[in-house]
Amino acid sequence: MTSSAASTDEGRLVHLGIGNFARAHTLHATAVAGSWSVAVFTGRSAAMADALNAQGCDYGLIVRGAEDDAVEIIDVIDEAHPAADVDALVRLIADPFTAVVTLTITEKGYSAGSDPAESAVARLALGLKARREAGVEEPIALVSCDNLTGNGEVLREALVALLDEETRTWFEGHVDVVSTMVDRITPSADEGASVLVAERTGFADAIPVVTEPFSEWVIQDAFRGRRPAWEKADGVQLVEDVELHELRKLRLLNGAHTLMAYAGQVAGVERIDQAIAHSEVRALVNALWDEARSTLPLPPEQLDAYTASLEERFRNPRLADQLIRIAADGTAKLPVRALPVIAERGGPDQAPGEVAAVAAWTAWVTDRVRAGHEVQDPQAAAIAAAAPIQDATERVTALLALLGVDSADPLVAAVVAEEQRLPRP
Ligand code: CS2
Repeated sequence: MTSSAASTDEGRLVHLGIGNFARAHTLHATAVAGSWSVAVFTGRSAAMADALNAQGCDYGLIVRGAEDDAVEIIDVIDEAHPAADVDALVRLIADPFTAVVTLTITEKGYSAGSDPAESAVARLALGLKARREAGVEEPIALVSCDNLTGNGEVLREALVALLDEETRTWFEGHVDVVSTMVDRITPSADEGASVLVAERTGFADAIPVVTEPFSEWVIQDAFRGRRPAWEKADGVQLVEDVELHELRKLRLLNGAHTLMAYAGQVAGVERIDQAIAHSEVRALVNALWDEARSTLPLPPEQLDAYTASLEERFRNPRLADQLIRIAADGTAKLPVRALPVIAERGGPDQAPGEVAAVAAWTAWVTDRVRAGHEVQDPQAAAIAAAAPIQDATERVTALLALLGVDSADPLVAAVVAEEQRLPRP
């Protein structure tokens, strides 16, 4: 850990929500850009900050192709803090040298409330207030890197709601909020990852990251101030409007992921490559893709190329992407990935593949809870209360209410029927 930025650095980037994804994607691109000082903050658990600090903040990145691995040591982080160190965050945001904040706080992080102990957005609001009070004139950009439609706008709304009036007025003149589409499949690292990093590089790494070769980052070109030259990294582009890129990725990649995460486990498999190779799960993915594609105003050849590349990525036999990873936080993901397509198609009758994704979720959480397992979700307690309900319609109604679906919605009956048709082992 270096205590001060190198004198040649162009600015400081603060990252909120340091985890595997950010280390494979956002921070990797920042490393390629070079010349920036980087401070990172964890999510709820402080473990990642402790682990980073124990090894000089460097980490190994294993890029796992279908045939082989490439290993690189990423030396981009200068300081790592637990989320609870709000003083450090406030100090760094109030420093004019800080020009960019990137966020990977997950979908649920944007609705985590107003308590700084619980919410990264609330902590950021404290930092911005301090920056105004310090009289900093340099613009700062807040860059959302989470899987949400219009993630910049979602961030802006969540944040502005937490600001005092003076900071709100100051915000417009000093803060840019940037939407981005992020993409790099990053499974949980397996036990052999540390051994591989040590063998290839000699670096003793307790927290290596495993990721795929593919990487894409589409960034809204809306910075008044300084930013890292991210376009130096492969797969990065700056564009005027991110929305269509985001919808394409959310509905085709993440939508299929969510369907496979639940339908795959209900059918008895554990990984994405197994789910896409399962003929009945695969048929559901095809249906979901057809439905999602019809909502995207993009040329068919472009969509064909995109789904073909997704198929290849999903089939990567060495990535070992666990379905349980993707199954987390269903109540925050389904309303973004599946429900808008069902609505835009004109209802559940017109979207059987998307209905299957929702039904696979209700079936999977029901099975999990009844088997005595915990479901990782911001609404875990309500899921645990609904899953044991014996009457299927009542149970599905209670579960879908957690997605914001009304009890009178035809989706309830469609899900009850679809649960019965899901492939089982
Ligand atoms: C996955 C994503 O966890 C999930 O829900 O769908 O993490 C996915 O792997 C990434 O968005 C890929 O870019």
